[in-house]
Amino acid sequence: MLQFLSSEGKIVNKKGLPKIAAKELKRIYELMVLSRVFDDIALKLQREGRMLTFASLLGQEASQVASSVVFENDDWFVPTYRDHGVLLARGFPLKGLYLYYAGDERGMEIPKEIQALPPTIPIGSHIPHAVGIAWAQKLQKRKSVCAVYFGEGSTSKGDFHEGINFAGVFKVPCIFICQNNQWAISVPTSRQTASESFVKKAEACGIEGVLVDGNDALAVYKATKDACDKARKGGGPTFIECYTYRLESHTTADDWKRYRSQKEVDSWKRKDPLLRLAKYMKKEKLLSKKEEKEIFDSAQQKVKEEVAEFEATPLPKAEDMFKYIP
Ligand SMILES: Cc1ncc(C[n+]2csc(CCOP(=O)(O)OP(=O)(O)O)c2C)c(N)n1
Repeated sequence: MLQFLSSEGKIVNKKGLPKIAAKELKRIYELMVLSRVFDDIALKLQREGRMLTFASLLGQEASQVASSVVFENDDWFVPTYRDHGVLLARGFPLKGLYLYYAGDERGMEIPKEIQALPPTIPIGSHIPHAVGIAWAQKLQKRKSVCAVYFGEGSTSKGDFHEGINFAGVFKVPCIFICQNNQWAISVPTSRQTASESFVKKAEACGIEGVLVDGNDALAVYKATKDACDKARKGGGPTFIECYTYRLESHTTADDWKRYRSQKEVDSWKRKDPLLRLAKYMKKEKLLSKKEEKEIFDSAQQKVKEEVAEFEATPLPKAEDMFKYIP
């Protein structure tokens, strides 16, 4: 498994360590903080009856942010309901995301400068769409690539196999980012596959597979950057398995205490991707205590303003429902 940072933020492997400019690393950290604050407030809004069902990304910030920052504006994104870290990193407005989770279809309106499909709720059905987008980029001789995000549970769907198979056959510039967060609602990975890993599935399709520590922002960045550079040069698709953990319940309609132990959750809390990156950056003098507080305060202020805007938005007309569904 590709890993550079230990849980204590120490470098454990120097071979292939990505060169990330200090400014870029800080941006990754800021976006991870913003994703976490967005998520925390969304959970609270739902609990207060001010928003609808919500799927938390807590614990998956590195897998989402450190992968999506490597892409260019011309690249495409095909996310799921849990990938708000990806959308935030691509510049999707926070207000729009709150609207989306409040059941307001206007939250599915993708700003013109972002090439993304709206978040998919059906599991895996978006994977062949992403492969189709990537194939179109290839046929049009563009340099752009398509990144598709999904959970390990999606690999049990036919759509996944159809998509990944054709991606290999047509050598399309598609990057499959599988966030193995260990649980598909209450189903553990042991009931999802008999393979030794999810990344193994790439081999059968003639696709390169990379298993990364999904709680290590540096490892996720490196794997995605390499996959992206390769795809742009015509090298075809890559399957990246981000080995991570969902710290919260599946959604606000679920209760993780019914199927997993406190001990298990606590063991993953010690591998927290955000704290890990902060520890590393502090050691490298790339983040001071003061900056850490400023970044957190600024994320909270931004979220507060956007929530106020979201809640002040007049209710949509019933026919708006059809406007933003592709
Ligand atoms: C086609 C389809 N079947 C079933 C469901 C119900 N469902 C919602 S989430 C989920 C589990 C998804 O697990 P995974 O793909 O690992 O993603 P995660 O939620 O863990 O991010 C299921 C079965 C669905 N949304 N779509």
